[in-house]
Amino acid sequence: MKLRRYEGNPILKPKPENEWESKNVFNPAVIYDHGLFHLLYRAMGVDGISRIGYAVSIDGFNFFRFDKPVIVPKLIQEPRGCEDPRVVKLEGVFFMTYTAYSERGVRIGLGSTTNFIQWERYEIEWEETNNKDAVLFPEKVDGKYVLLHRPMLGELMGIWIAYSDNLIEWHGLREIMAPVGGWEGKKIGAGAPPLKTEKGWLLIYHGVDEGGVYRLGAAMFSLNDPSKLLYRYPEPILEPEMYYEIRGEIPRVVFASGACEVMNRYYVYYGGADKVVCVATVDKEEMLGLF
Ligand code: BMA
Repeated sequence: MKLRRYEGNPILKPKPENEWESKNVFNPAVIYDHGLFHLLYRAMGVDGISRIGYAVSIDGFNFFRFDKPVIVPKLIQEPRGCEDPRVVKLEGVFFMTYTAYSERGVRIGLGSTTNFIQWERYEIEWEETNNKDAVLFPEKVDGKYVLLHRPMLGELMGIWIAYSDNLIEWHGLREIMAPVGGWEGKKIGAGAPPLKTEKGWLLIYHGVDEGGVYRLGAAMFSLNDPSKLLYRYPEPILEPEMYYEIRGEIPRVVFASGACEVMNRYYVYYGGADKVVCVATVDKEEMLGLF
């Protein structure tokens, strides 16, 4: 099974007239809420700093863009950029995890909003180690908030879990899914926040091979124990093939960071070659047929 690309891809390109998003727009988060697709995307200007932009759509393909970034570096851990947003609706509030970048490395950033334009920011407590690809589960499991992340500890580059009572302090950190070779042999990381299905938590993630090619994979985790990997589909569900995935800022990259379910169809939003925003879809039934 492969995701089907929208024939009008890319759906967002860099906008030369807005300096902050004039170089690259990529790696988007999505939330479908009250009939609208809300997209939060990573944008890079000529200064090389990532900020987060906002766009909204009624059909998931044609987006209206807001002219100013909605998140710009503000906290001590992010002067070099706010990257790779992922958004969930959790207890009625939208929470964003993102990669906070400074001279000390990368850390997990957290923000919240009820309107997508005005964001509150939090300093989450985490060990002094590089960490990225954080996604929150869209609901508490067994009374705890749950998050997937990817600490960068030497050669270990798998997907880890963490639990929390307050979204600020996290515990129970451990690896739950490791790279296994081939297309996902070098490292893997969570892509979109997990989607709840009747078969478990569906995770769309990325795998990187020894040549640095980024592909998308799909895995299923237990609903009542999200640390338990039930099944991992062995083949990539999307790989760089189109010109906008092969040529860009970083060649041969498809990097999904948002997915939503609308009318029994999954819409997967991804960055093409760290340059443009794209979307691909699949019927829910076909996707769940993999597991
Ligand atoms: C990762 C992140 C992503 C990027 C990917 C491919 O480490 O920086 O934002 O899309 O590399 O370059």
